[in-house]
Amino acid sequence: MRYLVTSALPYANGKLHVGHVAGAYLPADIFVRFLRLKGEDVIYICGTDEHGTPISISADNEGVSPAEVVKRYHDSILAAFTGIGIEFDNFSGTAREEHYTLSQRFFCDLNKNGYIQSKSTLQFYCDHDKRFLPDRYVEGICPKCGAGGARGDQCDKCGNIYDTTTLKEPKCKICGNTPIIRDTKHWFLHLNSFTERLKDWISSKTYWKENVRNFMLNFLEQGLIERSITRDLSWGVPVPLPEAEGKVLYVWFDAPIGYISSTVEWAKNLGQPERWKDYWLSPDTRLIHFIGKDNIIFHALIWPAVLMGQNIPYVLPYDIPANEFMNLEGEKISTSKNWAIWVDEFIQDFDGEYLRYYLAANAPEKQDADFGLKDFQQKVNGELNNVLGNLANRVFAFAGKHFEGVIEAVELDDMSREYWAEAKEIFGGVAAAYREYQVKRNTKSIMDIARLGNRYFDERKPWAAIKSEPQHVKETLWLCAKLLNLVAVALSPVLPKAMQRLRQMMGLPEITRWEDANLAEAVHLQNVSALFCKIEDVQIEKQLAKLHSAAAAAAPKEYEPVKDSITYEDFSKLDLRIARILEAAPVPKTDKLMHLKVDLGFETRELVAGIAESYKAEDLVGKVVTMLVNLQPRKIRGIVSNGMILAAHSEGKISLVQPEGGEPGSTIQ
Ligand code: B3M
Ligand code: ZN
Repeated sequence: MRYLVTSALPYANGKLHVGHVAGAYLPADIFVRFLRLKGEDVIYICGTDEHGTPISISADNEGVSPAEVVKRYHDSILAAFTGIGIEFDNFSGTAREEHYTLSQRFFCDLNKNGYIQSKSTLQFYCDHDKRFLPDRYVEGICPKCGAGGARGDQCDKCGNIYDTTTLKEPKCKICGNTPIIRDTKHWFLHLNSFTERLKDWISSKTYWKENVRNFMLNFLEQGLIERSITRDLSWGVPVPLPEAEGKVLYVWFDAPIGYISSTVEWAKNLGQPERWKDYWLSPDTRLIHFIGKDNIIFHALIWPAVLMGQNIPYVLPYDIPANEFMNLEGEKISTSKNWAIWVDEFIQDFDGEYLRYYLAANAPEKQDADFGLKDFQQKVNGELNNVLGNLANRVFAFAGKHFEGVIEAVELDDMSREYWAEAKEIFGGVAAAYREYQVKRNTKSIMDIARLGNRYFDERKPWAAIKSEPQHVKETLWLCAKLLNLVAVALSPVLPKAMQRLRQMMGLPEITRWEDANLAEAVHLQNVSALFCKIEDVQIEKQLAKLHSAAAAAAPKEYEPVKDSITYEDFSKLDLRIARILEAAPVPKTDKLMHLKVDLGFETRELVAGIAESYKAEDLVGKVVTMLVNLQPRKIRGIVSNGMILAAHSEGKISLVQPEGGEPGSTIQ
C-alpha cells in the first residue's frame, strides 16, 4: 500500500496565514511524518494554485503580469511553509507547462466521452474595457441577501448562487462602469451523468468524516446541475478546441489536476519519470486530500467526477479530511480587513514550532477553533514549558548533579512498572489517533504522558532518597528517561525539531522509526539546555497591538481624525514647487488617473494624478500648478509616479491649486 497525501493548493495571490496552516497543511504534514515513522510508502504533494480572477485582478491593479504576481506569492508561500517545517516532496505551480498539457488532456477526455456540452450563456461585458467580466471582475449587490461585494453569479456573504442577470447594481471591477449583458459560448460539465456512481462511491466511504460524507450525500439528493468549466479570460489554461479561442479553463477545473501534474514533476525531478504512475494509477494507493471545509464540494464531488470521466484509470480519493475554520481573537480571519496572523511575520517573533504546537493543540477538527494570542502564550508556557520542559529539566539536572549525566538502564520496581504501563497505554492510542488525523487529541495525550512523568518524579522524591536509597533513585531516573523518550517519538510529527533536540540531549540518534520509542540502553546526557523558552507578556501585548493596528490601517476611513499639530520643522520637510504641465494622457483602463509630464525648471518629471474625472488631457497642457516634489516615488498602474500635484476637493470636484505667479521650479513656503 502507498499513500499519496495532498494539501489544497494555496492561491498564489496572498501570503500564508495561520488559518490556512491549521486547516490544510499542518494536519497533513503531521500525518505524513507519522506515516514515515511507521515505515509507510508516502509522498506529500502540493503547489500553488496560479489561476483565477483574483490573480489577474491583482496583476492589472499593479500593472504587472499575472506571472509576476504568481512568482512572488509562490516564493513567499513556500518560504513560509519551510519556516514552519512543512515539508513537501514536491511543491509545484499550476502555471507550468506540464500542468497545461495535462489539464487540456483531462478536458479532451471528458469531451470525447460525452460529459461536456457547450451552450450559449449570458455574461457581463464591459463596453469600456471591451471584455467579458467573469467571476470577480464584476461586483454588485446580492439579489438574495442584499449584501454588497457580491460576484457575478455568487455571493460570498450568503453563499447563494444566482443567475448573472439578477445581480443588482453591477459594476466593472476595472473601470467602475456599469456592464452590459452579452451572449457568449461556454462549456459545461454534465455532472448529473455521474450521480449514481458518486452516490455509490460516497456511500461506501463509511469512514469519512461526518461533515464531508453527509454534506455530500445531501447535496447529491438535491440533484446535480451542470457546471460551467470555461471562462472568457486570457490568464489560464486555454480551452483546447479551435472554436474556443480567447477562453480558458475555469480555475477550479484545472486546480485539482495540479495534484497530478505536481506528482509528475516530482517523478521527473527524481529521474524516474514513470514513478508518478505507481501512485496515481495503482488501486493500492490511498489518495488523501487535506482541505478546508470550503473546498469540500470540489474535492468530494466534482473532482471525483472529473477523474471518473477519464480514459486512464486514476485512483479516486480514499479520504478527504476536511477541517473547519480557525478564527482569530473571536473574529473571522479576513485578508481584506487585514485581520490575520501572517506566518512569515509571526515566526520572526516566535519559534515556528510553538506555532505548530498551538495549531495542533487547538486544531479546528470538529468545529471552528479560535486563535487567541493569550491562549497561545498559555499553551506554550503552561504545557510545553511547565509540563514537558519541566520534566526534562528536572530529570536532566538531577542526573547531571548526582550521576554525571548517565542514566543507567535498570530493572524497574512494581510502582515504576505501573506508571510505565499507564504511559504505554496512552502511547498505544496515539498511533491510532494519528491515523485518524486526531492531532488535537494526540497533543493532549502526549502531554498527559509528560504530566504522568512529573507526578511520578514528585511521588518518588529522588532528592530525599538519594542518600539512603540510590537504587530507588536510579529506577526513578530510568523510568523518567523512558517516558521522555516516549514523548519525544510520539510528539516528533508535531514538533520535529524540538523532539530531535530532546533526543540529542539524551545522546540518542535521530528519530527515524516509531519503534525508537522503546528505550533499552543507558542514556548519556550531552549538551543539555532548556528545551523551550517562556513567552513574556510584553511579547504578546506587542503582537496584539500589531494585529489591531494592521487591521485599523486596512479599515475604510470615513473621516480623518484630527491629527496633532505639526511643527515648522515638519512643514519645512515638504518641498513644494511650481510646475508647468507639458503633457497629459489618461491612464488606460481607469477613469480617475491622468499620466502627466511636468516642467520643474531644473528637470522634467512624470507622475500620475487622480484628476481625470475633472480635467480633460488637452485642457491640462500648459497649466501652471503646485507640486510636492520630494515624495517617495510610487508605481501606479505600472507608471512610476514621482511627486504629487495639489488640488482642492469639494463635492466630488477636483480643482487644481494654481499660483498667480512664479516660474517652474520656484519654491513655495
Ligand atoms: N486554491 C482554494 C483555496 O485556497 C483553492 C484550493 C485548490 S485545491 C485544488 O481555498
Ligand atoms: Zn470596465
